[in-house]
Amino acid sequence: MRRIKSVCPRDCPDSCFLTVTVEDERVASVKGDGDHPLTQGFTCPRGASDPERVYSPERVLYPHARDRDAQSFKRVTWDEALTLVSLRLREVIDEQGPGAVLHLDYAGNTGLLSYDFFRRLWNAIGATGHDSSICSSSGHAALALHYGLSYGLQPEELPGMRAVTFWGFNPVVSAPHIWRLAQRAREENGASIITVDPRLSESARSGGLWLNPRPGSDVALAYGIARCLIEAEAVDLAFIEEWTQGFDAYRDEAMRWTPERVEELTAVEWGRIEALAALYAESSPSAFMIGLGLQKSLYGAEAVRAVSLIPALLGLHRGFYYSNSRGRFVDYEYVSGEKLTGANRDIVSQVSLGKLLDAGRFGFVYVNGMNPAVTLPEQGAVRRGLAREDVFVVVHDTHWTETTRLADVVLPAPTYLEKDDLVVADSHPYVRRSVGVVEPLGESRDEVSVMLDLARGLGVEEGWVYEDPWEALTRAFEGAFEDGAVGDLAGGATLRLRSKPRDSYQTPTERVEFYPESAIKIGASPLPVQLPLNRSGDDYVFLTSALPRYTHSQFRDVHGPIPSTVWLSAQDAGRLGFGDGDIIEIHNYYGSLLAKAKVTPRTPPGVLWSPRLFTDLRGEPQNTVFPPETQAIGGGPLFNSTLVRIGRGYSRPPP
Ligand SMILES: Nc1nc2c(c(=O)[nH]1)N[C@H]1C(S)=C(S)[C@@H](COP(=O)(O)OP(=O)(O)OC[C@H]3O[C@@H](n4cnc5c(=O)[nH]c(N)nc54)[C@H](O)[C@@H]3O)O[C@H]1N2
Ligand SMILES: Nc1nc2c(c(=O)[nH]1)N[C@H]1C(S)=C(S)[C@@H](COP(=O)(O)OP(=O)(O)OC[C@H]3O[C@@H](n4cnc5c(=O)[nH]c(N)nc54)[C@H](O)[C@@H]3O)O[C@H]1N2
Ligand code: SF4
Ligand SMILES: [Mo]
Repeated sequence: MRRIKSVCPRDCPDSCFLTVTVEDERVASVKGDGDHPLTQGFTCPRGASDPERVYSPERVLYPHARDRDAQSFKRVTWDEALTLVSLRLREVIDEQGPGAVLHLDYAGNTGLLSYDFFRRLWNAIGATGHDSSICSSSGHAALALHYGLSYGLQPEELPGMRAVTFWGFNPVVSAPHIWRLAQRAREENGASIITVDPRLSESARSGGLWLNPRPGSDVALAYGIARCLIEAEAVDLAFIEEWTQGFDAYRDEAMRWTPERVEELTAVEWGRIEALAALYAESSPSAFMIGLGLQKSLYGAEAVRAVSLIPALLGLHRGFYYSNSRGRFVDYEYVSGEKLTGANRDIVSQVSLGKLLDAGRFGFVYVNGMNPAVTLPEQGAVRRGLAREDVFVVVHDTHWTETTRLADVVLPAPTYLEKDDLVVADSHPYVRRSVGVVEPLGESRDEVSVMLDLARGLGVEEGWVYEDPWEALTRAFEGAFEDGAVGDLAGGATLRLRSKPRDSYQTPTERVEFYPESAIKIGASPLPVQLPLNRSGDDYVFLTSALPRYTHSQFRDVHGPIPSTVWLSAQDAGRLGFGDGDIIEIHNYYGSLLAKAKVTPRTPPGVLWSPRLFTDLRGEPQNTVFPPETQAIGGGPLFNSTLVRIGRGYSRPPP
């Protein structure tokens, strides 16, 4: 039996440090390390299920090519697969130009080699790329307006807080180690835990104070809190004077949010808002944990802006946490080749890719580490687009997915437990090598080796594509660590990344800008804006978020399908004549879904909630009903502001 230290590379804020047990050259268990300030000795259910995921019957173990006539895949050799891919790639580049090649990747493995370095090939040939807008970009853009870069406090500071607010953030499910640190603040420091979420989320249910504004009304709520702080003279005027810009305009706007207006929009009683503001006034320091769920809606970026300004009123330097990915000294653009290429590349919206795919914009699509045929909005268009006869689709994945099934060539990838990589967390600053603990299963081959073969096959001449990957990382991390260099990680050491100071603001005035003029340039208002809630009586806001055992579309092979249930309030169920367990149809312009109703007090009237990314009772992907439109700030998706109606009910599943 061997115990090997590694790091989880999933798209998850916690980026756990792991100890993996290997028995008879098989992964036997994955456990969280006790000596890491965030991991705290435990993994989530997904980490713990990794041995099953590694040996799942759904693993892609060999290259496959699709026989379009027989509508089936046949096993081929790597040579055959890569020759096929290179030939088609060359043909599309020659006939349609490199812009007709799309490289699409996302959250499967955030390792710098599996993800960033692999992009060098596509940067070198000038393929079309995407703007990575599906997850967090609107929040980053929102924070950039007021703070410059979007980094905030370190999660390991949480135990010292007197109040921790999770706003549109459900860490019990989505970041269990961050949640644990907040619990320590409560246990050790008597801190108050506050959750702001329209529904009684797992986090809201786990104790503390819960405020449930209407979805999309967070800007009004934040201004309400600001008004209370101003009226109670609880605003830190000395801090505002020294460190901020534009407060007068902001204060005037906050004072326009009368209790009546705030209550009308948010449906939260003014007394509760006053009480929360009073709590903030007497609880210092306090932390505002801004969720990614908050910003995945039409109102998202504006909400992040509004929430992020509350800690500045309280005199806290960046008293929020969103993601610390932008506060480091790592040269990601060097790793990905973005700054090395001379090619002029097109960058398209990841959120609205469906339209482009469907319209035949690309002749060649290469996907790795993503399952777009489940996770992107406007699934109808995405799936039609990927299935087009005139587009050649290559998918490199560890497992068979809805996307591999639409591919022309499927390439087997090793999981993170079968290859070495470097993972930089979005939250904490600690880095150690993510280590392959067993040999790659089957004929699976890692991203870097596939890239090199493709580059050679295509005759790519840029020398930097062939740079030794660890040397590239060494360069990209020059000066990035407090206590060493990439080479030091080889022996299993842990290093700490330097972080930009909390009292440094990269705005034009180098202050926290309450009223950023830079907003005008991007067509936004200098002050956060509460957009109108355009919901008519028959509309329901359809919220979706994660379950503990699944990462997006992953782990269905281990835990079975994601339950196709829709939660609705007893009031709505009663009005529409539905009972618990009835089959209901929800629909909008984009499509419809059939799912089992769960009548629950945990969602308010007018709001539906479902586990994210289920397949409905007819086999339709959930994201059929989500629109391809993007937010004005940051281009993010509109998942949590999507409206649906409830259609005909079925007392039993349709035939
Ligand atoms: N188990 C598990 N964990 C994960 C993931 C996973 O797939 N599974 N994915 C990871 C990834 S990539 C991400 S992006 C994060 C996301 O994790 P979080 O940042 O926690 O975001 P979400 O889970 O999308 O949404 C959080 C909460 O926002 C609420 N919400 C929705 N709309 C609004 C609104 O208008 N106002 C307010 N105040 N709240 C609202 C939802 O009800 C939900 O409870 O999770 C990461 N962690
Ligand atoms: N309805 C709804 N949809 C959403 C969201 C929502 O809130 N609601 N949230 C969105 C968000 S925040 C995100 S981040 C996206 C996530 O969207 P995706 O990135 O598509 O998420 P996954 O389903 O986890 O797909 C990752 C894929 O990578 C593969 N993989 C894992 N490890 C490796 C590896 O080492 N190498 C390779 N080549 N492949 C690997 C996995 O098998 C899996 O197929 O989904 C978005 N979709
Ligand atoms: S998915 Fe997140 S919480 Fe789970 S083991 Fe990986 S980093 Fe830790
Ligand atoms: Mo995400």
